[in-house]
Amino acid sequence: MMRTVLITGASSGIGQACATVLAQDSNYRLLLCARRLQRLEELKQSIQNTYPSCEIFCFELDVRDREAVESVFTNLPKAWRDIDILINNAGLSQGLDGIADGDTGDWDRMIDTNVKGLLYATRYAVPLMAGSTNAHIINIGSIAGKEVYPNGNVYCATKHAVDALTKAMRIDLLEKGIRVSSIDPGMVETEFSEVRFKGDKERAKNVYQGLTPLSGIDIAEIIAFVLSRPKHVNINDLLVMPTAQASATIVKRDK
Ligand code: NDP
Ligand code: 8X3
Repeated sequence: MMRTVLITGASSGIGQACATVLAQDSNYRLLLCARRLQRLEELKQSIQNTYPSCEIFCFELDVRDREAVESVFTNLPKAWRDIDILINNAGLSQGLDGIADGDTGDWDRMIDTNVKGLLYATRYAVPLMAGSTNAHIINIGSIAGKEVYPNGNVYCATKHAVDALTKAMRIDLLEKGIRVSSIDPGMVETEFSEVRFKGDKERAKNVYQGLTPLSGIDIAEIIAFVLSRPKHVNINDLLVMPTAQASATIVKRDK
């Protein structure tokens, strides 16, 4: 049966890869949002060049803006008002500094996006799932939600919050029959590090130097698998690491 998937943060990295992978299955239609609408439109075009029958609707959204999330989700075009799947992917890290000298603006951006944004998206997407017979929420957590590493402080705290919220959603949405899963990746080479280091491409590249990181597609394929399980099966939580990464900080690099 056709399922409508809403992906937050679909303009790059894991979110974009989810759109690309799910589009290959004719059972999915895609609602894509992010702040960079132009990127979403380009993604839609490129997917439809290969899969012309894939239905896609793109809209601009900053998940930090509660009123915008409420308004946009409740005023979607009629054909897109019922959804089956929410992929809470929009998120970011900003800076890698100690608590004593961290930028408080960075802290606000991470908490507002990764925690409050995820909550807003969930709060206003759940009512759109009321008619679904196969509803599923996927939260993108992180190894940073399982471990805390030096200078990771606030980012790690936001991802620990995602971990807690995933568990909370599973409890609170049980009666509605909504499955809730968390996918927690280690290093994935996306724009994540460029965003964390505020455009410093060299520093971002060094994060993945000498090892094979995960790709957005690696994560998207795992999400497609989680979504494809029979209705009575819920994969609660998947921690997915590059083979060369044993923990948040222990990594084997080629010399
Ligand atoms: P990218 O920077 O490549 O993508 C992040 C996406 O989030 C973009 O599409 C961006 O779109 C969107 N986004 C950021 N802020 C907002 C906002 N306020 N409103 C709406 N959309 C927003 O990074 P990743 O793909 O790696 O990150 C995706 C998720 O994966 C994040 O939650 C991240 O924490 C998590 N993660 C990443 C890992 C990694 O190593 N890369 C590992 C573990 C988890 P736009 O800028 O257009 O709004
Ligand atoms: C992103 C992975 O290790 O940089 O969540 O925190 S890490």
